Amino acid sequence: MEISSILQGGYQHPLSRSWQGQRTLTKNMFMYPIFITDEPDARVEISSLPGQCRWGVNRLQEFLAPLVEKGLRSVILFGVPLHCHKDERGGPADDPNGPVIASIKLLRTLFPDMYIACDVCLCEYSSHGHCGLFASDGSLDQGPSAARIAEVALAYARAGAHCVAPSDMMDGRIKAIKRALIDGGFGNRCTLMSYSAKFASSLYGPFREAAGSAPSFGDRKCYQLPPTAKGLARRAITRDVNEGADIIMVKPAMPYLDIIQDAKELARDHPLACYQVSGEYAMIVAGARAGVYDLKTMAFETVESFVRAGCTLILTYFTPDFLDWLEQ
Ligand code: PB1
Repeated sequence: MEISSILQGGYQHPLSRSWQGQRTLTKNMFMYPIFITDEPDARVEISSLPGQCRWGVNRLQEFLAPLVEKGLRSVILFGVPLHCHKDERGGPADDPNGPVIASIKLLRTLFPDMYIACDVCLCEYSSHGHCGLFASDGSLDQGPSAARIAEVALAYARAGAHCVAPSDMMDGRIKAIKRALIDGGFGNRCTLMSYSAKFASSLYGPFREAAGSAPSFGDRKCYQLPPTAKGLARRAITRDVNEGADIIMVKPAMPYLDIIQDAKELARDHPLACYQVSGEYAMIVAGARAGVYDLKTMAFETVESFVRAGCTLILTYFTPDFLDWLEQ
């Protein structure tokens, strides 16, 4: 037997197996997406997202305190306004009395060490359910869209968010937000995490049901990337790095591991995030319930594949589970 043929000696023991990974999973690599509704005392289970709820501001302490005890370090807030007047500009997005801004202020007080990120988009707040603004001819209006997203991002930064994360995919929004943060005195106080390579995926259904954010007409194919578009994804990542993004994200995660690897190559000096989206989470839970695999084993296998591809930050609805499953 050739000497070079023998590999098993390098991983025959659990400890030497643990040395084979480039990076070991730790709790601080997980960011928990949470849904905040404008019914203050609500705790409403989301049927399409097993184990996840829409929470009112008055229930956030009861919801998050046990998770903080277990090592939760960061959340990303998604507003789910059920009683607001949605308009063409997504007016309620930066309502100072809205659920997101109220939650930022409360969480800063309740959990001073928690890193609070906010998703920035208009789809949950706009009458048309799209992520940008439209021109009179029905096409997306790039300049006003980027400006409106920047306005909302600055409002969240002013409320105390540590990070703003625009999931809208409007062209030029990263530059617009960075400019607004700098001019507003938050350039060195608020992280800009860009959903740089975000695809028009079929895996967002459970989220849209949870957030009531499905488009009222058409789809998002003219602003979210085509799933086949490796070149566009690479160009979007490079663009956002040049426009001042502090963190680059790829979304969804599992079907786009090659894009995560590209992002690591193109933005090697940036932290790299990925979002295991609602449909991925629901699919993994459904497979376990169907007896296809053990849930914990599969959850680890998916998340470890994101790390193998180059991720340092993982947005996943499995975050509470990993707080139980990981030692540190
Ligand atoms: O978990 C998920 O499915 C996330 C969905 C995601 C939130 N950032 C977007 C999906 C979509 O509706 O296109 C929301 C877009 N602003």
